[in-house]
Amino acid sequence: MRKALITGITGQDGSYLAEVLLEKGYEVHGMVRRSSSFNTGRIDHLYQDPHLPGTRLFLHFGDLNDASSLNIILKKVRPDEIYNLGAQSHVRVSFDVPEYTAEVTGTGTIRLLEAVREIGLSDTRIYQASSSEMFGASPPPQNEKTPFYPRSPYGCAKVYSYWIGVNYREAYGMHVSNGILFNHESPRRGETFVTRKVTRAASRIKLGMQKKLYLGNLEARRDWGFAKDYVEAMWLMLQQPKGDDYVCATGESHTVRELCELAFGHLGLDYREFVDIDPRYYRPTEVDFLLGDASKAEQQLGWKPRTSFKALVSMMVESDLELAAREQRAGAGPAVSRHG
Ligand code: NDP
Ligand code: GDR
Repeated sequence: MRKALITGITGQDGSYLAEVLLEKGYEVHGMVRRSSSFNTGRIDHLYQDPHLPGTRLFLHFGDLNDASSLNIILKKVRPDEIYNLGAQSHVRVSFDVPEYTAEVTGTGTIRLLEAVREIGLSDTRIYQASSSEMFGASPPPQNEKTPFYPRSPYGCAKVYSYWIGVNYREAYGMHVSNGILFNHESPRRGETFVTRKVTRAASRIKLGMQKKLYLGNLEARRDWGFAKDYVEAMWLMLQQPKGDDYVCATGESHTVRELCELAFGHLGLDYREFVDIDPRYYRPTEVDFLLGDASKAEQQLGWKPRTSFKALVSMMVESDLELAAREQRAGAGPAVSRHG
């Protein structure tokens, strides 16, 4: 049975990837951070009692900032495949905690690569979660040959991780692949990313549980796909004979304003009556226009996204509407306006 280790298993992508790998028959190991509140909500449905025979999902405490925990987990598990999805992944927040973001999202990657090398896991294949944020201010369409021009501490940390992955591939012959993924969303998306913030608020407004939604830059353009489609590409990359770098995107771009129009419109509402601007959501430097060209992934991996922007937004609104209705029945208070 093949073994996979996922860092960031409790995040949006980690949860979908764990599902996919379990379906494919893998033994799945996930690294989780100790937290004072529960942080496994996205994978609770996959949890299996490790005392029972046939269990294939195992969780280990660890942290990308703690090299010894990485060493211990790797020695114990000896995975065939590692998916490095762990990160401080919020771009706006990376301006507030830049050094911490560099530690987790940048240096964390070399800690992991070094641990693999030191332990001598020479056959282990590694997926590095690279990002379209690395392209930043480079004009669209962006592909594998587009120069990087990151616009945030997060983007800079991801550029470091990208290149250290390439370097370990070239220096030590390791099977390392960078998936340069454009924005991908789902009903499991963190609530402070703009898609989920909008679909959650529109649903609560529809049910009379919230009056306003405060956003930042409505003119930014993003290439938004569905997370479940994108985790398939991660797996495909590690099935290739050699490590390589691939862009994954839909090839369609929309503004945040269009996102609002569609999400509120799905509920029969006009976003202009409810959305106000709060400058605290502006970023010191913005990424204005992302539009990916995923032809290499299509040709070499046979990968193509299957979910349209419209279908994605409808799916997220419907899911958040159900969630809001459940909260209403439970007598939930007003929405908490979080950073993001
Ligand atoms: P999330 O923010 O949903 O998940 C991030 C995961 O990383 C969580 O499991 C989190 O744990 C974990 N994590 C955070 N800090 C540490 C740490 N110090 N040590 C170990 N784990 C840590 O991100 P996504 O699932 O959306 O994204 C997955 C990866 O892909 C990230 O690296 C992200 O930067 C990258 N990416 C995402 C894209 C997207 O559009 N979603 C696009 C391109 C790249 P906890 O639950 O405890 O917070
Ligand atoms: P992004 O996603 O920065 O692209 O990073 P996010 O959803 O945070 O922002 C997208 C765009 O929307 C604008 N925006 C707002 N964003 C947030 N979060 N909150 C707001 O209120 C708001 N108003 C407008 C932003 O300015 C931006 O232009 C995501 C993360 O998942 C990264 O980890 C990943 O690498 C990239 O996608 C690809």
